[in-house]
Amino acid sequence: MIVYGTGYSPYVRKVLVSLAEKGVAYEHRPVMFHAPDADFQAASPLGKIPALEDEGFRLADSSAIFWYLERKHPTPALVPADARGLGRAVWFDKFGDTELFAKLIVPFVERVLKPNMMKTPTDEAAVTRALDKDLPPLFDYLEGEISGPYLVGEAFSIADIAIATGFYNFHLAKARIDADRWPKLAAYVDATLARPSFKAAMDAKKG
Ligand SMILES: N[C@@H](CCC(=O)N[C@@H](CS)C(=O)NCC(=O)O)C(=O)O
Repeated sequence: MIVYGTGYSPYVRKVLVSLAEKGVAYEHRPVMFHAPDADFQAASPLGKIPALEDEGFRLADSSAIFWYLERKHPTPALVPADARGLGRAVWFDKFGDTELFAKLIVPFVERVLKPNMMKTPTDEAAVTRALDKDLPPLFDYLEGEISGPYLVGEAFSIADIAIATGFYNFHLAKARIDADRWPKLAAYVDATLARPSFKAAMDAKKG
């Protein structure tokens, strides 16, 4: 099984964490999005990362890949078995991939990606807007959803993977969750990123 995509990508990290939690061996090819790599392009019709190739089967999109892996390697389950838990896990996956990602990634794009990889200047005003205006309501929401070690039910799930993954990039950009204002979220993110699966995925090759 081959996973395409740089370890910098929160979406790639979702796949790497899922594989680690399930104990599935894989080869990691840390390409950037739109990389001129024929095998990667065959697996990713839009050139986005991650993409997967498994014995000739190709698939793009972190959530599609996640569900493929969940069906192929069902143990340990990374989705709750009950209807409400499943619904909430799908919701958090979607929320993490869309609304949260869009704002959480801003400090990383501005402070890491632009100056180091794109060779363009940082827009610190965009970072301030994300930290002071856009992210607080999302953090308030998550703070209200956390009542134990896991977001949904009594076990680690795709909900935790999808919500925590972008915080690694947030931290790389020297941004922090204010633990006085959002104590549950700050502790939850630290504990989730400390899992061995996340540690391995955060150490994954970046390029
Ligand atoms: N919905 C996709 C999003 C993947 C995505 O947007 N990845 C980014 C890198 S973090 C990318 O490839 N961006 C290039 C582009 O949007 O063209 C998924 O969950 O895999």
